[in-house]
Amino acid sequence: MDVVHADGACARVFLDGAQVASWIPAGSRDEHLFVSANARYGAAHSIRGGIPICFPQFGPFGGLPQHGFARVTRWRRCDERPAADGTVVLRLDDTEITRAAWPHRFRVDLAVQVAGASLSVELTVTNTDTAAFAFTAALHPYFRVENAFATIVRGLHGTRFRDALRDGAMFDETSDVLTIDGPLDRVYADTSDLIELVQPHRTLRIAKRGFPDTVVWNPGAAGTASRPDFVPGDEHHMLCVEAGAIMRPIVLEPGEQWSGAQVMEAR
Ligand code: TA6
Repeated sequence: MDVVHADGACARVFLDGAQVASWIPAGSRDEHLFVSANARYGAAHSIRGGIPICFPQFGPFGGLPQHGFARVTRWRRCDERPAADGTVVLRLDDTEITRAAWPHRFRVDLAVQVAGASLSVELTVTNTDTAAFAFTAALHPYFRVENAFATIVRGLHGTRFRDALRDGAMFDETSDVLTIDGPLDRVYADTSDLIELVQPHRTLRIAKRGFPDTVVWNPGAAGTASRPDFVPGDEHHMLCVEAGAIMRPIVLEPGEQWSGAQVMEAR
């Protein structure tokens, strides 16, 4: 469905995976999210691009399939809002299928809002069960960039990161800016709530709240070649800068709620 604000900002959101797959800020003609020409659609696949939702597990770190089931499950719309206010709220409740994979009762809402130069995506998890549960999660946006290898990420200096390309070892980020010059797959712990994705012609301000961690991922040439839902060469045109609760799982007692959000602003 298209989510449109009266000021012209718009996003496209799929019920499958609650995936935002397009974002064009008001006053712009430029698509700001990347979706591969080889992306697959439908409930069984996560669209390769846009903003997949990783829940209740980030990555392969747990007993579930990579990034959990939320991105391959159909959600439903649960708000009743006037047209052209630029918002939509999608919901996922536990089902027999989710409980077979992850034995907990929960509710997850994803609120998407476009207005002016910004896109806001907020994930809210409620424990509707009678026992506590723990989860990890991330918003996994693929940003469209003209040349990933001329793009820099600012705001990570002084943090520690886990590098998936070096056996998951931990390192200190000592550079003021992160430059992308090949495949990169890092989880930065306890990062600043403001990261900037800087291209020569424009800067994207990426704010977060609730999520302590930031992931930066580019698959590089080998990574796109080995995944059939990428087109070789896509690595030049995308960069993921993700907001995650990864290093320390979130624990919710019965009835408790947690929210995390990412707010992107085009400049
Ligand atoms: O967020 C980075 C990451 O966890 C990478 O390790 C990479 O595998 C990526 O997500 C995409 O995962 P996917 O399962 O969609 O191929």
